[in-house]
Amino acid sequence: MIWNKTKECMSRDEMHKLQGRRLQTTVRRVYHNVPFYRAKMQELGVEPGDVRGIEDIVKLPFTTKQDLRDNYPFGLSPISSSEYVRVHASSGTTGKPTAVPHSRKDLEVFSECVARALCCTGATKDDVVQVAYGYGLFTGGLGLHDGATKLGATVIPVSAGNTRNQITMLQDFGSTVLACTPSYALFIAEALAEAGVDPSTLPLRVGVFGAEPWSAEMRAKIEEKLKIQAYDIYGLSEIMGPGISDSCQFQDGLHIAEDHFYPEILSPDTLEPVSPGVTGELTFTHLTKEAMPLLRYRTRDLTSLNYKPCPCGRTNVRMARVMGRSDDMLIIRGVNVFPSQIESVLMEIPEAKPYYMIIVDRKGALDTLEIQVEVDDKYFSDEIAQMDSIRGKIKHRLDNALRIGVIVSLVEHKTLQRSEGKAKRVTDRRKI
Ligand code: DLL
Repeated sequence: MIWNKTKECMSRDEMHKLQGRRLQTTVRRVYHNVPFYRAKMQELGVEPGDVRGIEDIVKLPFTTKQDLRDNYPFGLSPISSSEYVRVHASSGTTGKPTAVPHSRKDLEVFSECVARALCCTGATKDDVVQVAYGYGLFTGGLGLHDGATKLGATVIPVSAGNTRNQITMLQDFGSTVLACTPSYALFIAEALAEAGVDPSTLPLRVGVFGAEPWSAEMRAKIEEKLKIQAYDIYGLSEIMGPGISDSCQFQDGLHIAEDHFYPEILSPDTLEPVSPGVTGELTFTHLTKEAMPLLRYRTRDLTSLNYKPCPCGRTNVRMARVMGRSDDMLIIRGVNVFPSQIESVLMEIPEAKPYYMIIVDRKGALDTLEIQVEVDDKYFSDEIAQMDSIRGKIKHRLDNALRIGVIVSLVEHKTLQRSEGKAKRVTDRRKI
């Protein structure tokens, strides 16, 4: 089923026209009501009248996270704070948090987009959605909550953590949809196994996972362990939260709610838009946001766009699975390495459990890349030769995939920290 056929299945031409009209309105609003944007546009010699269609977006200034910080908390808002009905904030993992106000209409758009996302997974009003994303300033919990409510499903607002309780809820309330980060889904799967609960005896059938990068191999692993279909949901607080885009049953990219958020992919070097299919930095422009509309917000997420129609019937542009953020990229002895590449390799090695930690250090003038991997109990052995052979196998695969030499350290089951939210898998000691 498609939640909103009118907006999700428009012809490209109609969508362009709608986006153009909405962009014009947004630009006029920020030009006349947000001093930051007026100054930026004047610097570039652009006036609202110069924006006649969506193609004119390239004339507009960019917005960065630093701009949000400089105007903290509500300096970029064109409306009175009495119109706000909720404020969210980014997780602040990479610095001071940024505040994002929402008007009543903004929250309606938010729940509409999350309802579309849930619908993309095949969920309906008959489903029971266990929301195990954190509630609070983070948009995951309340975002999924309101979207599932809009869908008419039954919401179990359990929030993240208390894993034992998650299992009880899965069993007692018959949850059919689990919404949490992919790393927490793994943790829940492990806890189920330890509690002796066979996931195939649970009614759970769908996972709505996001908020952190995860590989296709990780998806396969989670699907196998939880005996469900897993879907990818993407978003960021500055633009809205979860539901900006989401995968459908064809699992070939995430459909963007582009009637609300206009995506562009920029070359990280020139900041010029690149062609469809080319990977670059994802940038969003709000088309309908009231409380804090942003122009060309640089997400730092790396992906590409695909405008081809999808067999599911939706015509909305699809973005590829986010491979990571430009600021996640590690440069080791001159070679670019993304944590997601390491994850893809590890997930295909049966001896490795899906828990790993990446440690970057500098010994003398040389950068080192150490990967700590948990070994599956089935393979863990006291025999040095056997462990050496597993280590050698993992190292060989990683060296080949990354094209640099890595240090592989095998650790025992349960040595590495489990995550209930966004997993932290990289320690860069060069920066400490
Ligand atoms: O993580 C919103 C969210 C909640 C999305 C629940 C999906 C599910 P922030 O805390 O502002 O918002 O973090 C946003 O997380 O720029 C990406 O780098 C990353 N991210 C979010 N979803 C995905 C995903 C929420 N599906 C930042 N795949 C974004 C990869 C993701 N990375």
